[in-house]
Formats: sequence, C-alpha cells, structure tokens
Amino acid sequence: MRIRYALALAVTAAVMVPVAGRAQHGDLTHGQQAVENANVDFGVSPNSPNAPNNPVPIGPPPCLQAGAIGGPGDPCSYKLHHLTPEEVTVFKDGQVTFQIHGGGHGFALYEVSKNTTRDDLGQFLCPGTDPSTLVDPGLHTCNLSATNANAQHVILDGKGDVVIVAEQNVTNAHPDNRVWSEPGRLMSVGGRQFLNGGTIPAGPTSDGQLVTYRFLKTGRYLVICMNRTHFLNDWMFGFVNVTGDGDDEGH
Ligand SMILES: [Cu+2]
Repeated sequence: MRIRYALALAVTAAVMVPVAGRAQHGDLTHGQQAVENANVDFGVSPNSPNAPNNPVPIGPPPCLQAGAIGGPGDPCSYKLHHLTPEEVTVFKDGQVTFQIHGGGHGFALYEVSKNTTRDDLGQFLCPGTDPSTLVDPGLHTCNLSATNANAQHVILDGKGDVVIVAEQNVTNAHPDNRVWSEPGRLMSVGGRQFLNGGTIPAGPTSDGQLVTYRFLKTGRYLVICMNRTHFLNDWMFGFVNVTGDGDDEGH
C-alpha cells in the first residue's frame, strides 16, 4: 500500500505542475447547498403559459412577432437556449431530472474539472459575452451564425483537458449534425431525433420529455445541448455539482 500511495503522489505531482497556473478558480462544487435530488428546465418554450401550442413573441422587433417564433430564423431564439437553473448541486447518489422545453434539443453529459467556469468554457464556443446575459440580439456576435455552429470547436475544461471535440459539420447528417463527442461522454439522448419539449412551458403541468441521471460519483459535471446552434452559438449548457463525504478522487 505504501508503495502504491507513493506512486500515486508522484503521478499527481507530475500532472499538477504544468496545469497549476490554470487552476485559478479552485473547487467550485461547494458554492451551493447540496440537495438530495434536483430539477432543471432544459430550454425554454416560447408558448404562452395560458395557451399551449400558441407561441408568443420573445421580445419586441427584431424578434419575430408571428410565424416561426423561437425557430431557427428568429433572432431572439437564443433567449430560449439555456438551462434553469444553470447550476445545481446534489449529494452523491442524488438524481437530477431535466425537463425539456421548446424544440430542437439534444442532451449530453460530461465530467469536467472542479474549477471549470461557465465563462471560461463559453470562450471555446462563441468568444465574448455570455449570450444568456444579452437583451439586445444585435450584441450577440454568433447569433444565428451557421459559420460558427458548423466549425470545429475543441473545448477544454479548467485544467486544460479536452472535454469535447465538436468536429466540423461537413455532411449535416448524423453524427456531424450534432455536437457528437463520444470520449468521456457519460450519456446522451437526442441524436438523430431531437428531444420533444411538449406544448406547455415550465410549471406544474408541463409536459416536456424527462431525462434523468443519478450521480454516483462526486465531481463537477457539464450538461450540454447537442444542437450545434444552441451549444456553440448560444452557450446552452449548465453544471451539476455532486458532493459527499470523502469526495471521490479525480478531477
Ligand atoms: Cu438546445
């Protein structure tokens, strides 16, 4: 045991040296009070809460006022492409239930280093300001940009490890038409066919598909939408922190 321990220390030291400068944010998994289980709304439905199947404008013009509100031609659709809340914290063995809202979503899950921030990760997607904070669609530099959504993106976590490689979209067919990065991916749903958000916005009667995952290991996890536009242009991702006694080794 002693020999193994010494070896592990040596390996840890060797790995830590080159990345020490990046670990500026420390462990972000303890910023919230953990709960047993958590719920997250995945995307936003443009439908009126009082009238299912009746989308309402997302904002004043240039947001579409009629027709395909919230669709790929609506300059305000980016406002629908986020998770609520963007970050949750559960105890180890807790379950997180994601309810899908709106359309065109896919779901994938990865583990990331505990110091990975939303802002740092977003710079690998659409560099600049977090789109979820932009009221004016004119300030969203990647808004509806097919060029950015179809380009290759190599996405690193806070330690500088590659988490996701979104290959260039050449064929616009599976798997190119999604952010389809298998190494390290814990699960995904919504390849080929997108997930269905139902007709009723978030709330007690909402009818969107549910995606559940039970987290058996402590750590920090990245949840993304595999829709290239949603993730790479609009930063559609969030985090799940998993805490517990004697946090598991790893990141
Ligand atoms: Cu999406």
